[in-house]
Formats: sequence, structure tokens, C-alpha cells
Amino acid sequence: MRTMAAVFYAPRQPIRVEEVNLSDPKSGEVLVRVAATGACHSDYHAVDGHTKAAAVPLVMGHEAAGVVEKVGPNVTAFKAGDNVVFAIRPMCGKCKYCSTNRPNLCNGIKAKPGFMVDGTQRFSKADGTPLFHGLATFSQYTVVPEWTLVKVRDDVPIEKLASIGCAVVTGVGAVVNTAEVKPGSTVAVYGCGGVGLNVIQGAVIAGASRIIAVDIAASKFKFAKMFGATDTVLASETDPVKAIVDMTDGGVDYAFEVIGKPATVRQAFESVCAGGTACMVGVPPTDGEVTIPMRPLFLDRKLIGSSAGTGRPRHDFPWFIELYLQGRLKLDELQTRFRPLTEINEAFQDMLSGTVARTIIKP
Ligand code: PAD
Ligand code: ZN
Repeated sequence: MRTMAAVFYAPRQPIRVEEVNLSDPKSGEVLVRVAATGACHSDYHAVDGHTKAAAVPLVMGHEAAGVVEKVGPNVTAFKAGDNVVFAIRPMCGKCKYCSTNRPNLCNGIKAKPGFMVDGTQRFSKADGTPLFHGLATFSQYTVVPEWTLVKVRDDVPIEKLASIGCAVVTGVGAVVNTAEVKPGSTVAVYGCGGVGLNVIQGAVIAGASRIIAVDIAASKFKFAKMFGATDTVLASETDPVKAIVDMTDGGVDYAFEVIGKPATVRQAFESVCAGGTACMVGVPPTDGEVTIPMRPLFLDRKLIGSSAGTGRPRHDFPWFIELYLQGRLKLDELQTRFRPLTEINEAFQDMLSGTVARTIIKP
């Protein structure tokens, strides 16, 4: 079939929206109509060169929800018409990690980046040249392995669930699954983008007391407060470490870095009290390194990473939808702006301008 898709060719160049070919799902694969897909900074990292794309040209996009259009041979868990949310990490269900409740670290699926497990691609250019792709949700349709999909209830408009598989599970999951924030503790969040806002609402769900939002864009604080921040620190004008240490009499119990920069990982570490935990959520630059002072580490402080919120998609996604329906998880407020796929570059400009929580593409 033909579909419109957003293709990344090279850093610092606009992403191109093109009509491309998409072949039928093979064994164990599913064709999904993408209903809505979020402009997440993880995709943009390749555009501005923060990370190196594994293979180009690449059909981008990973945060999405949609409807099953067709299933390939040997697919038993899905049928046409099912509402699905994409999980950003593979889940083989058999490896050491999948077997111990940490499917976010699954190492049981050996696919080269940009390829399906069988070493071929489903997307190709109009002239037949193969295109690399992961979940490839910046497209009207995509073909993915069935283990990357989570079937969800069909009484919630599927567009509303676009961010569950990335921003929500990464942010809320970092709080409840990775760091295991305890009720009554104090929390600081560096970076109030789509993911950071979900760290903030995760801290609310976990029963945190003070939740201090840090950003360099003051425009982000209206969203941060909406999602549950009790305090804000404008890091472009104030030293956030000093401000947080002063506000909390020696540092917060948990600090989350949701940007992906060595300097802010260090600031997050320096913001926690003795015995506290700093958690890196932001995607590090390729070959990035961080240096931390040893004396504070000696006092039981921890510096940990969180990948995809240590999420267990088949358990956590239905839970998030339940929280949303009960009014305890903000999804509508996350979707500040909608754009068509042709405005993918503008969607990333929205993100950089600080004017949105998330821009959602409706392909
Ligand atoms: P975003 O661009 O919407 O938000 C980033 C925020 O950080 C913005 O509000 C910026 O103004 C703010 N910021 C930038 N520099 C600073 C600074 N020095 N001090 C304070 N604030 C600053 O991005 P996002 O929310 O989509 O993603 C945030 C990060 O999380 C990014 O690195 C992304 O790749 C990562 C991510 N990680 C995972 C994971 O599995 N760990 C999953 C998804 C996204
Ligand atoms: Zn993402």
C-alpha cells in the first residue's frame, strides 16, 4: 500500500513528508492505522545531532496509538479493529528481564536497528529503495511486530491515548517503578516537557509532598503547576541547586533529570539530600559522560537511570487508562496542540518554543 510518512535523512535538515510504500505484515506482524502520535524529544535528538540515528533514511516516530487494520500470519492476540498503544521497547516475554518484571530491558529480540527481526524492511521509497524504521508512527500506517503492541479498551477515544506508550510511562514510570518515590517525600523535576510533566504527575500519584519544577523556560510553569508542581525554579535566572537545597533544608529526597544533558544530571544529583536519589530520565547524548563529586555520593546518595520508566506495558498502560478515567491522570491537558503529519517540523518547533506540553500529530 501507499502511505504518507515522515522520513529523516540527515541531522539539521527538515524531516521530509513523502508518499512511501508499505508492504503487508509478515508472520507475527500487524498493520496499524496510526490515529495520533506525539512529537517526542527522543526523535528530535537525532535531528539536532544530540544522538546519532542508527540508520538513515529513517521513518521516525514511536509515541502513538492506533487501530489494527490487518494482521499477518500467526498473529493470535490481535484482530482488525482492535485499539492499540505502541510500547517503545521490545518485549520477547522469555528473556531474563521479561521474566523478572523488567520488560523495558528485554534483550531477547535480536533485530538490527532500523530492520525487522528477519533482517528486511516493510517501508520503501516510491522508487523501491528500502527505508529504515522502528515503530515508524510518523506515518498514516505502520507495520510492527505484535509484541510491541498493547491492546486497550475500546470505549476511550484512541487519539487520547497517544502519549501513554512514551511520555506517560517514561515519566510516571520513572517515579513509581524506577525510583519508587515514597509518600511524603520531596521531589525536584529538571525539565518540564512532555515527559517531565509526567514525572510531576507521577509524583502526585506517588503521594509526594513538595514537587519542585525546574526549567529554563518560564512558559513551562503554567503546565508544571497544572500537572501538580508546588514550586517552580527558573534555572535561567537562579541557580537551581542552591534554590532547591535552600527550599528543602538540605535537598530533596528525589530529583529527576528529564532533559538529557550532563550538566543537568549533575545538578539533579547535587539537589538531593543525604540518602536521596537522583534519577536520569533524559536520553544521554551519544558518548555522553557525567562527573559527580565523590563526598556527597558517600552519604548514601544514589544516581540511577530510568529507561522507558521501567515500564511493564501490559500492566501499566491499562492502569494509566483507568487513572485517566478516574480523573487521576492528565492526558487531555498533555495534548496542547494538534497538527497534520505535513507539519512535523513545526511540531518540533512547538516543543522547542516552550509553548506546548506536547504537540500531537494526527496523520
Ligand atoms: P521537551 O523538549 O518537551 O522538554 C525538555 C524540557 O527541558 C523543556 O521544557 C526545556 O525548556 C527544558 N530544559 C532544557 N534545558 C534545560 C536546563 N538546562 N535546565 C532546566 N530545564 C531545561 O522534551 P521531552 O519531555 O519530550 O523529553 C525530555 C527528555 O526525556 C529527552 O531527553 C527525551 O529524549 C527523554 C526521554 N527519555 C525516555 C526514556 O526512556 N528515558 C523516553 C522518552 C523521552
Ligand atoms: Zn518518546
